[in-house]
Amino acid sequence: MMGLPRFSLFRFSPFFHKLAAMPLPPLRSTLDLERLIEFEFVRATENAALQARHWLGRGEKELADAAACDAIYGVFDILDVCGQVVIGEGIKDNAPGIFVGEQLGTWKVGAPRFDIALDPIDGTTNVGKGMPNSISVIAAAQVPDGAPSAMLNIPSFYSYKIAYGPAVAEALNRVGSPCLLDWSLEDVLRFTAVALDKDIGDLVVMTMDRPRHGEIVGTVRRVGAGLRMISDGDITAAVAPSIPNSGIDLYIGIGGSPEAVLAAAALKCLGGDMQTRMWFQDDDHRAEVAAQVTPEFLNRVFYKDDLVLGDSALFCATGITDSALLPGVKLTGHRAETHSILMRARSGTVRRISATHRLDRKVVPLRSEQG
Ligand code: VTB
Repeated sequence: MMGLPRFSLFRFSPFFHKLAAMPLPPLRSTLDLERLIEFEFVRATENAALQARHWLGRGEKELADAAACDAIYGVFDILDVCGQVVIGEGIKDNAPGIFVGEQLGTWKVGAPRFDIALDPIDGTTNVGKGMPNSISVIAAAQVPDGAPSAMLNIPSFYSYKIAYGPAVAEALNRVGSPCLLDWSLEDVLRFTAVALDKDIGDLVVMTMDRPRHGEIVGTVRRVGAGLRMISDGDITAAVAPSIPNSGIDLYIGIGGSPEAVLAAAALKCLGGDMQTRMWFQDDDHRAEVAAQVTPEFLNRVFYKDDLVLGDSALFCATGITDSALLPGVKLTGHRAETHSILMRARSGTVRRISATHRLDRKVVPLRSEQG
């Protein structure tokens, strides 16, 4: 679970929104370091998943989180990158975590600058219970020289989210990109079914199993669509509709705002989209956020391009336990198999990486073990 993001008013300045106009290194040039560094992100999430696996079902979600963080630090500690954590975890829960404002990488002079959003485990509760749907995930965006930041840090703890795949995004564009968050849920489901050329009874909607989702669950059942509930971890849920054959057509729910930004990075690579708006669990939190932003911002609808600005976006995740996005870690003797997805918005390449790790030989670099 990720914590309440720290909030910077600077991020909402008009300058911030000019990021898209600032140049990134040309693709496929020697300066295009995104294409090299992205593979180190896979090492980081693979190692985090391998470390987290030790804690499956042990009821120790914070120790699982700490183990995953240790592995992610371990990879970044030997990586020449200037990584600025803009979305981290652990603040609300006072859990171990990699926090907003931390610097990852060696920060050697000349190393490329990346904004980094990460969740060493999305679904720590699931890991603690040995349940499905947990991943280790990193999203990043290369920041052009002189630009302030490339990812929005939404100041609310939760956001209302609707996420959909490319066919629905294109259908929405054709009708003028209406705001789905203001539609009745039934209309959202019917529009999605038409866009996907499906009977509504064949549509599959994913949501988290929460009392606050009663209306979503009721509407999906009433119209006869399929429902898949997950206990925790809505990044996989928001990305799944954009993955062909994931079996999920739509994600609707109220989940963490930081998780929305991580999912947005994936959607920039995959061509789907999401619409989100801040959602407040109580009046105190609303007042706290309202004091920091304009009334317009408080009710604003954010699409993927509002959450991850500019053209650069990388998304990398490794399954810890099975989800609609990825299989979890599988053990056979001294071997562990991991499944990861790695994608890059600028090239549009989506890689699925299965790796076999020799546990009797592999040394996972851990920060805690480097003197
Ligand atoms: C959400 C969701 C996360 O925790 O933040 C959830 O986005 C917390 O919801 O993926 P509750 O406060 O209702 O438990 C996760 O599921 C896991 O970090």
